[in-house]
Amino acid sequence: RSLKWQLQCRSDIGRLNAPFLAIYESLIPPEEEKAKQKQLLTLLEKLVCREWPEARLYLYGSCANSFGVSKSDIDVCLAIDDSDINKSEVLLKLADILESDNLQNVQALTRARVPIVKLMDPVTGISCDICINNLLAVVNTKLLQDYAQIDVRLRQLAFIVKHWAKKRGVNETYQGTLSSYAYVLMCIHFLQQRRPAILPCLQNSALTPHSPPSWGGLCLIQGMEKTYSVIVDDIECAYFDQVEKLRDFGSRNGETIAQLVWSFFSYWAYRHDYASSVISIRTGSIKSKQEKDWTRRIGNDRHLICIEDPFETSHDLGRVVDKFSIKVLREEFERAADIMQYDPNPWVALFEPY
Ligand code: 3AT
Ligand code: MG
Repeated sequence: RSLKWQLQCRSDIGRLNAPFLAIYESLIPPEEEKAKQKQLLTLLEKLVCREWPEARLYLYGSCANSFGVSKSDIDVCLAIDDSDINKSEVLLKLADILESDNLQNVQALTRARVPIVKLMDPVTGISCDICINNLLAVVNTKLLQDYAQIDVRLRQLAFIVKHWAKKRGVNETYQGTLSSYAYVLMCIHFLQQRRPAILPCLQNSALTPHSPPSWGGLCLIQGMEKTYSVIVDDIECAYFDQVEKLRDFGSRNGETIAQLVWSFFSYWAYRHDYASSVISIRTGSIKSKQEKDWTRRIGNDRHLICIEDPFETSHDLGRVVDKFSIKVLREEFERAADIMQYDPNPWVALFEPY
């Protein structure tokens, strides 16, 4: 490993931009898909309001965080402001209502880790999962969506990484690999760490020593106030959300998508310190497993790759990874890094189905 990570990026890297950009663009959902999602949400709102007039519906996950590729399912959260509700009862009732309105494949999964109702809307052809009061997911969706607006390279990189992960079979939490949400956090962290930084740290009110000098003045200090703040499940979720003021934050860094893809995979293949590091977009830095007390296995949490949740800070998104799947993941990172380094047409092998 030590020799490999000293490798310089290939000299023809610029040639790879156009193909990677074309792949990114082919994955962006067309406008009519967004319109169909809205149409389904409006129908669901109408049905839900009859039974629970005070309830609200929120889109979350990739249909709302700007990291959704074409033809994704949508994730919906039903928010009922009542701590006494029995989630299973509500889900079963909801399933009844949906079924009697001709929605198809309606299924209440009341025993799942996140209990949901699944359905398919025959009019739009969209499948949808509805959960109850999972407001942290609604808030982390907004955080990701806000980051996406700062620099387009985040969306480009995350689309490429998610596409790679799906094709290579390493986006399956039930098999011990990582969720899409975890991959997006890895991309945000990676872009926060570039020098000059491509993304700021929205949750950190302190100036970071590596911030470009032009951001060391008024702008950054004013920029990092907590302009958005909610308390969800006793967790304060607060950060600077006036991201339109940060639109040229990354402009001092001229790296292009091909360089970033190369560097992302070489980081996770050869440079990340799996033994002791935790990535944290909340602080815009690397924390040690020691300070998080994530050094040993507790129950099923092995902390073999550590990704701190930005709000639920005791939550390691890598906790699904076990001693077999960590090997699979790291081999896939190395494979991708080697392809990016040596393959004349890396976009073919990179996305080859496993
Ligand atoms: P896909 O495009 O569907 O693969 P997604 O972003 O919708 O990507 P998921 O369907 O895995 O990702 O998850 C839906 C949302 O649920 C994303 C995030 O807001 C939230 N979420 C998922 N996993 C976690 C987790 N472990 N902790 C907190 N929030 C999570
Ligand atoms: Mg989803």
